[in-house]
Amino acid sequence: MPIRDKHEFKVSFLQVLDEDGRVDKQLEPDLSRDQLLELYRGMVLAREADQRMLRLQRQGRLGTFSPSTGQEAAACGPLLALGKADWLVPAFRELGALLMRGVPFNRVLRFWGGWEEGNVFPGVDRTLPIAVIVGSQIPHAAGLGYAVRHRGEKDTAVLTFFGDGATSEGDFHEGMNFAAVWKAPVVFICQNNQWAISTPLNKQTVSESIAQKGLAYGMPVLQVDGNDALAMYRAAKEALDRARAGDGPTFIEAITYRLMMHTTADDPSKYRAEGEVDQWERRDPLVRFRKYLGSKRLWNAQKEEQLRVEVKQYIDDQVKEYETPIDVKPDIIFDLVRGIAHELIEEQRAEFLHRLNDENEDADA
Ligand SMILES: Cc1ncc(C[n+]2csc(CCOP(=O)(O)OP(=O)(O)O)c2C)c(N)n1
Ligand SMILES: [Mg+2]
Repeated sequence: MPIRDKHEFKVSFLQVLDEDGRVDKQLEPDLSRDQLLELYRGMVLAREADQRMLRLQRQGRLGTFSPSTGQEAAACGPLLALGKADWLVPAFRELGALLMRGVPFNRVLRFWGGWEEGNVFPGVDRTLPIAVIVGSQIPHAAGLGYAVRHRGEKDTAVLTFFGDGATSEGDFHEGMNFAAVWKAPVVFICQNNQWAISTPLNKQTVSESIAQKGLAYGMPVLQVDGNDALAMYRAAKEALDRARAGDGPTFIEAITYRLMMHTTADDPSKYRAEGEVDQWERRDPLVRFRKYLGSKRLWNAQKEEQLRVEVKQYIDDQVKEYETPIDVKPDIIFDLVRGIAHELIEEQRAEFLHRLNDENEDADA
C-alpha cells in the first residue's frame, strides 16, 4: 500500500509597502487621508513616548520598562482596524496600540512607575491592562472570545498581542487550541521581534516559521512584514472581519525587530551584533510610511514639524500629570482584581490594611 500525501500546508507572506515605501497597488488598502494620518500620528507618538520613557528611566523618574521602538507598525496598524466594541488584550510591548486605543500616556507611565493605577484606563472600555507574565494574556483572549460568542455579541472581536518567546509557553498552545475549537472571534498577533530577552529565534524554535504553529490548531495563518503598517492593517482588518462574521480565529506572525534593549535592565550589546541592528534600522517602519505619505502628497517637512511639536506638547503634559502626586490608595488592588466586591476579598483587604498600619507604627517607633 503506497503512502499517500494527506495534507499540504502553506504559509503566505504579506508586504504592501516595500522597504523604500513603494506601494503594491493591488494590495493597497482603501484608507482615507484621515485614517492614514491617524496611523502615522500613532506611530510617531509611540516612538516619541518610548524615547521619553527611556530618558525618564535613566533619570530615575520611571521604573524598568520594555521599549517598543522599531515595532510601531506591528502595534499601530492593527489598531486602525479595531472598533470600540472589540477587545484589546495587550502584552507589554505595544505602547502604540495602547495610545491609539486612547489610553492616556500618563497611565502607561504610572504602570511602569509601579503604580497600581496604571492598570486602570479611564474612558477606555474593553482594554485589558499590560500583561508582563509572558503568554498569560493568550488564554484570557480566548476566554473573552468565547464569552463574546456565548453572549451572542455579533460584531465584536478580540485582538491580542504576544512575542515570539510567548509561543514556547503552554498558555499559547492552550489559548490557540481553545479559540479554534470554540470558533472564538480572536485575532492572535505574534510580534516576532527575533529575540526573547537574550534568546534568539533559532534557539526559541526550530520551526521554519512561527505562523505555521497556527496551522496545527486549524486556523488561517499569515506571515506579515511587521514593519509595514499598511500590511499589518490589511492583515488585521481581514482577520477581524472574519472573526466578527463568525468564522473563528486567525493567527498572524508579524516579522519585526526590537531596535532597543529588552528592558531598561539589560544591555543588548552583550548578546547581539551591532550589524544586525543596523540592518533593521534601515527597515524603520516610520521612515517607510512617511515616504508613502509623501508619494501621495499627504506629507511634507512642515507637516512633520507641526506633528512633532503637537506630540511633544502632549507628552510633556502627560509626564507632568504622571509626576503630580495623587492620593495613594495602597489597597486599590482589592478593588481591581475582581472588579466587583466579594466578602473574602474584603477580609483580605482588612488584613492587609491592618498589617500596613502595624508596619507604619513600627516605623514611627
Ligand atoms: C511566565 C514568565 N516567564 C518569564 C518571564 C521573564 N520574561 C519577561 S519578557 C521575557 C521574554 C519574552 O519574549 P517575547 O515573548 O519574544 O517578547 P518580547 O520581550 O520580545 O517582546 C521573559 C522570559 C515572564 N515575565 N513571565
Ligand atoms: Mg520577542
